[in-house]
Amino acid sequence: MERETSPRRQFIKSGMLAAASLAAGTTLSAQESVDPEEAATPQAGPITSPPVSDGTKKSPVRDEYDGFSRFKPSRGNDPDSDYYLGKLVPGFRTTEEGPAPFIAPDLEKLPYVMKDGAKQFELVAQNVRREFLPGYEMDVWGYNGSMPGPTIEVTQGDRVRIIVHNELPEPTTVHWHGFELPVQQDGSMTLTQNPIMPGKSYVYEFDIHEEGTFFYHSHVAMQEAFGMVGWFIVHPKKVFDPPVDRDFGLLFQNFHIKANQTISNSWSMDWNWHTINGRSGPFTTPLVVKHGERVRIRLLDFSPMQHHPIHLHGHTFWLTGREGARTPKSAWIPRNTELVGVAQAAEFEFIANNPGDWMFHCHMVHHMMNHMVEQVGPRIREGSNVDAYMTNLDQRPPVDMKHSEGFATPGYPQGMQGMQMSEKFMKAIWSRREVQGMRATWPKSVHGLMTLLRVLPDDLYQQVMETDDVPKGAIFEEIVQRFGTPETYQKAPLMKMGH
Ligand SMILES: [Cu+2]
Repeated sequence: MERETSPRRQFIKSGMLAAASLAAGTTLSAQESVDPEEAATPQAGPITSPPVSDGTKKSPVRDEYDGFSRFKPSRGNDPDSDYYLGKLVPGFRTTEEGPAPFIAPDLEKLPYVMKDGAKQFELVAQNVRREFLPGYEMDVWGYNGSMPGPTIEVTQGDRVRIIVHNELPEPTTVHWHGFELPVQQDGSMTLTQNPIMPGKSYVYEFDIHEEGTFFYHSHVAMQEAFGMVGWFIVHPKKVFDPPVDRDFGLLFQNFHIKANQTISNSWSMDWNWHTINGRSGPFTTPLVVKHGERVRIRLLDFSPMQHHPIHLHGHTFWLTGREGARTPKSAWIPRNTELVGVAQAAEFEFIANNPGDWMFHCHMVHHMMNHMVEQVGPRIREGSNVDAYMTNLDQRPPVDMKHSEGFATPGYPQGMQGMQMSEKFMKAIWSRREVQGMRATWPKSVHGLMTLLRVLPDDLYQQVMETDDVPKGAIFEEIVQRFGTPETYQKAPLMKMGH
């Protein structure tokens, strides 16, 4: 069915021009900067002829490659083609512009000073309060006031010096996970160095000769379970080809924190709180990208015990690397779900060719919830009504094992108690610009190890990221208008507070 009628095409084009003029008057980050003329070249909607290089501009990018379109869901024709499912389709950013900056939503970057030929960082190991969800502040451990710690981002060939201060009440060391460095710098407590005692500092210094997705973490197991980890990203000297427009990092962790506690039980074999970059869904910040961009997502599982099958909706992604190094292109694998094990990193790349709001999440059902507790009596959830539990006491056990009448077993399937979505909670959830214009009910379905990928045409991207007060549902409905079937669209009911 051909939905891209001529008027629609015109609408998209004028929308893009409006977006471009808006962009021209706004300060943008280096990654998002576009000159108006370029923004008006086809980054959204169908085009009939590819842009032609005049030799003075940056290398043009096409939208069609061997049957794969960067602007609409499509199956490439030939699995052996370089462009099958967007495999080697480049982003809009050229390699000459250098690597796209690494962005780990909800986390800061660790600043450095150049000193004696090295990038010098300072890491402070300390206890940290982290708001997993609005109103749910947990006492965890991390670095520099953050859990996970701030991101270290360098370039292959750099020399780094990292001064670690220990403000914890017990000894620590820091391990630079994945680096091939001199053994004295490895941070393995008692094996390669003495513990950094409370109140003391220690200096690590080494050359970085490799590139890739790395991380640092305490080398005390129970401190790891308390959250002591951070990204250590090394951009390659030679920018990866094909270049990406976006480079995101998502760090997955689990904790076991009882309903009446704020401190994790690091001995636990079970885990009921799940965070991405230190926040639980729906408080995780969505990844917002422009339609047609090439996106990389680096994912690290730093859960104590749990592996995560990671699933992206609406797109087929390529597994382009694991924690060891970038995989040769011939071995890249197309995936919908990828299992990422404890202490493993994985790199996903794809063309954002399908506009909409898409889930990106661990597929383990118990990881798609928050603060799960068994409802064992009236004491667990403050203020919750336990009448149903009390009246049900004499009915279980035993249960009728015959399960007639449509499996009418009391209490099954085991219902999830909803989050207490108070007005304050909902205000905090909606406070991020990245969620503007989504359906009013979206927070109900995003729990635990879940975040969102929003793929937006240029003008809608500008509305979300550069303007305020976009009405709930407006962006989603516009995407349905342009790319979906508006005649069957059901508006979301307005969320009732208190759920
Ligand atoms: Cu999981």
